[in-house]
Amino acid sequence: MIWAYDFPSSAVGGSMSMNRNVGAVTNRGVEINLTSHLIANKDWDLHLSFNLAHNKNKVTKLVAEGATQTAMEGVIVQGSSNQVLAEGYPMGAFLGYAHNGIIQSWDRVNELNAYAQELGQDYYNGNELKPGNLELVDKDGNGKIETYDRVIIGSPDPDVYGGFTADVRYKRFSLFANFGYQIGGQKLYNKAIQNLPGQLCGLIDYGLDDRWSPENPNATLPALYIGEGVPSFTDLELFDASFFRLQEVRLTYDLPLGKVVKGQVYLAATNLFTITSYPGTDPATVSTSSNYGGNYETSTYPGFRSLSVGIKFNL
Ligand SMILES: [Ca+2]
Repeated sequence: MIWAYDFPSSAVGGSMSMNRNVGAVTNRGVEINLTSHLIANKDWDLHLSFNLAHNKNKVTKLVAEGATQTAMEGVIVQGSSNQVLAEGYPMGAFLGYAHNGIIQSWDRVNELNAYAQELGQDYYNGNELKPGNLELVDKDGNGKIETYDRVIIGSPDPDVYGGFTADVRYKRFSLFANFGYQIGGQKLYNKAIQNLPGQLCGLIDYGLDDRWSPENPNATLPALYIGEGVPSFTDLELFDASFFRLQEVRLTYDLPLGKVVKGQVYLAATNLFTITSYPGTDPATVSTSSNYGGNYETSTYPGFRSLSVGIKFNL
């Protein structure tokens, strides 16, 4: 398994990476294609096709050199981003913090810091922990939240994905539709719990009505603080990326021009609708710049919607 390995910056005096073999991975999958010409007569034609793929990969072995330390016993992790290679998990598994809800009071902050001090630490999670912040889990039990406490919290792999097409003709009219789908698999939407920067720019509109405050103690998302850093990566930013999309639809009329010259007028559209619970711009786009995975929201444009009308002649 080839991976762009990042050298520690202390070793090379800057950032540097090279491709190297870092381990082994197994891949297992099935793919099913069904096509059918259901109706064929002078007036009607109906073609249907259905495609389903299921692929699972698992990292079975990794080199220990350059591994990221985590609190998971017996699991080696390669990679420093939110998506990593971890022994026993799918490629691009999400590495983040487990959390135990939202801190509701100063009493809880003091309890956590008292626990930290019993174990010889200064603070449980920095000196600015306050009500409304997430209570991250001290996985290794050393009394302090560090990157070492991160564990595998999700997988980008869908259970199944594929497409469905229908092509129906009635006399001179034809209608073609192409649907795509994915069931399962998670995607990181890291705008879900951003804090506001010091000034009012880059305002994130997601989840504003579900932020913690003393008046809204049962909120799912932590408090929104101005000028505070980005919260650590937890499963609150992982979302089910299942979707069902009408990728393309085309209505065509064959012009009655005779046998030699053929012509068509058509009306076509792409991306007319997507049904998904994923809150970001597009559950289907994957960043190609990342080492492995790329199942996170980027500033790349989502699949765009287009409408076109045309006339075509075949001479
Ligand atoms: Ca710890």
